[in-house]
Amino acid sequence: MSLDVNKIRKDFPILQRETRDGVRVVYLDSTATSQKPSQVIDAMNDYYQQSNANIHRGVHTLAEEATSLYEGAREKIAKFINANSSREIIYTRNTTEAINLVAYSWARANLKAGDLVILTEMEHHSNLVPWHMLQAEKNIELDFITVTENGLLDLDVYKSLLDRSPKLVSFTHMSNVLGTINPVQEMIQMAHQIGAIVLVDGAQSVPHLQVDVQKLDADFYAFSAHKMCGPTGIGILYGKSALLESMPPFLGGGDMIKEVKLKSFRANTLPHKFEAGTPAIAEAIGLGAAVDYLSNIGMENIAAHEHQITEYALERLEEIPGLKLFGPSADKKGGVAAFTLDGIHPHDVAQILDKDGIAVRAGHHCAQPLHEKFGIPATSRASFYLYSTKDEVDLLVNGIYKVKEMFK
Ligand code: C6P
Repeated sequence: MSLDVNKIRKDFPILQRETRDGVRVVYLDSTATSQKPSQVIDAMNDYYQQSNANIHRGVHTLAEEATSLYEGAREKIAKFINANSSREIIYTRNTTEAINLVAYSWARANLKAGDLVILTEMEHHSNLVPWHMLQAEKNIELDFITVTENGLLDLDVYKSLLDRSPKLVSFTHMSNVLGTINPVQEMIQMAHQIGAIVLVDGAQSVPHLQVDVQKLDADFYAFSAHKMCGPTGIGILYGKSALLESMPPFLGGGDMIKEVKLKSFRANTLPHKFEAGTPAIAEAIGLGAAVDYLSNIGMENIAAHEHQITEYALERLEEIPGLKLFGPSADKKGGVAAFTLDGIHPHDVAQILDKDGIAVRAGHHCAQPLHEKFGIPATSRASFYLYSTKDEVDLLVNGIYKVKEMFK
C-alpha cells in the first residue's frame, strides 16, 4: 500500500508554514528530529488541560487518570517493539540517557579492568563517549568494527573481534550519516554465540523500520521519541527483564524505591527501579500518541515510502557534477543522504539552501570519528520521513545547482 502523503502532511501543522522569506518550508532534517502531528500535540495538550497531576502518588481522580495515561503509553510502546512485557520498557530522557543507563548500571557492575567492549566506527557520540568515560574509570578496553569504503560494517573484522571474547557489543541499527541499516539480527546472534551482551542504538531505526526486539533477541535497545513523531525529553531503554532485574539502580530518589530508612533503601520493582523522580508525564503520553499514529499508518508502509524517496533522491543527487554521496546504495540504507560538494563547505551549502526554505543539516552530525575515517570534517545531510515527497527532492536538487552556480 502506498502512503497518501498529501493527507499525512495535513497532520503536521509546521509543514503548512512559510519561512521568514515567505517561502515554503522543505523539511529535510528528520534524522535530527522529526516533525510532530496534531494527534501528538493534542494528546499532550489534553493531558495538561484535563488530567494534569503527578503519577503513582495520589488516589484522587486526576492522579489516577495521569497514572493510567502514563502507564498506558508504556503498554503501547512495549507492543510497538514487541517487548515481552511493559516492565521491560524504561522511560529515559532520550537515546543518550538510555545508553548511559546501561554504561552506569549494567557495565559498572559487570565489567572490570581489561574487559573488552566492541563498538563500531559509525557510532554516534552517544554510543562512544559513555564508553570512553567508563574506560577512564575502570580501564576497560574498547575496539571497533571498521566501516568499509562503501559504508558497510566489515563483518570479517567483527568475527575476529569476537574471537577476543568481548563482554559487551554495542552498535547502531542504522547510521545517522551513512544511512546504513546494519544486519542486527545476525550480529546479535554472533555475539550471543560467544556469550556477549548486546546493546543496540535504535535512535534511527525505531522511527523508520518495524523493530521486533524479541525476534532480534537484543539484550538492550535504546531509542528517542523525538525522532518518531513524538516530543523531545523522552526516550526508551528496552532491556530483557532478567538483565534489568539483576542491575543496580541508576539514579536515586522518589518513585524508584520500595522502602527508605535513614541509612538504607530497598529498590522498587521494574520498571520503576530505573525511573527516579517525577518523570516527563506529558511526553510519555505524547510518545504513546506517536506510537498510535505510526501504527495506524503501518511501519511497513512508512519504510516502503521512505525507500522510494531515498532511491529517487540518490538517483537525482548522483547526477550532480562534483557531488559525492556517502554510504551504501538505497537497498542497504534508510532515508539519509549525506554528501559533499567539491570546493564548497557543507555549512555554506546548508545556509544557501535555507534561503529557499530547504532545511538540511551540516556538520559532523555527532559522528566525528566516522567523518575522520572518510577524511572530511563535515557533510551536508538531507533526510526523509513519512511526510517527504519527490517534489521536495527536486527542490533540494535545484537548490544544490543554485549553490554551485553561486560558487562558480
Ligand atoms: N542524532 C542527528 O542529527 P538523542 O540526542 O539522545 O535523542 O539521540 C542521540 C543519537 C544516538 N544515536 C544515533 C544513531 C543518533 O542519530 C542520535 C541522534 C541526531 O543525527 C542528533 S545529533
